[in-house]
Amino acid sequence: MILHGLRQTRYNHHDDFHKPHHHPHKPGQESIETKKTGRGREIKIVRRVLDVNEAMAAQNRKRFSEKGIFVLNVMSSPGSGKTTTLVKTLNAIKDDIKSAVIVGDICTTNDADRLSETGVPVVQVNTDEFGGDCHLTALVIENAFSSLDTDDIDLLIVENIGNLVCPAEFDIGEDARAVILSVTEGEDKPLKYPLMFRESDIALLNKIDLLPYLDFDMDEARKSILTIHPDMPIFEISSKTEEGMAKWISWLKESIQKKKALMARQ
Ligand SMILES: Nc1nc2c(ncn2[C@@H]2O[C@H](COP(=O)(O)OP(=O)(O)O)[C@@H](O)[C@H]2O)c(=O)[nH]1
Ligand SMILES: [Mg+2]
Repeated sequence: MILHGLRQTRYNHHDDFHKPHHHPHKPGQESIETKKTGRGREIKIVRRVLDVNEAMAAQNRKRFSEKGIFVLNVMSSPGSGKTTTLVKTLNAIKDDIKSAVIVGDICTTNDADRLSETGVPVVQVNTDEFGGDCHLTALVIENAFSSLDTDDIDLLIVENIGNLVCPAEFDIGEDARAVILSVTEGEDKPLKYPLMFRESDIALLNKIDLLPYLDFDMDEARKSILTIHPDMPIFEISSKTEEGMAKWISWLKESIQKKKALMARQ
């Protein structure tokens, strides 16, 4: 199923922050801007956009929990291997775990087409029609989720827009966040983009099949991640050869079970 642009009254991150690019983006914080009027007076404009997103995310989280769905938000730079990893993961678990996917891209339905081949229901969100947003918001997720038949789903995976900065700032009501870093990107990216690694629950180091051709230092990469997020589980995988995928899939299955057990106790 394809959603071509969710035309809702919505906060446009780009309009507000990308000229210049302020990132106050912590719940409860406000962006205070000043605007000069024709008579030389200054007007203060206070935006509580993140509070609005937080409220929507809390609503999503409640809805997901009521349905007993574990929601994973998958984030990375463009091309790190989100779609490939998810296709391989869904193929491995689809007989045991009923899943659905929401995939965000600025343009095209390419990823939705690839993910649909697994047979799992997929909703594509394109953000180009509302400014080419670099992240998915809680409201966009709510809309996309409403278009899915979610009655017997145990797992919802969100493939966020390829970007190592903005998606980390927006809670969508997920249970956990996974960041993918491919070995072609360099060991220092966690230090350069700390928020993403601080806010994520697990890291997947992808494309390890390419290690023989690169100077990538795995120990250094692990050190960079752990400097930002001590104790973060790190899984080394190749979504091409499927090396290392079993451990990550075990983590995913355990997380789904833990959520089910938690919900059953409430
Ligand atoms: N060699 C290698 N290539 C990979 C691997 N995972 C993904 N790719 C390739 O990397 C490119 C981007 O992958 P894609 O899944 O579209 O990344 P996304 O933009 O993060 O969704 C594609 O050409 C994939 O075939 C991997 O583990 N090893
Ligand atoms: Mg993709």
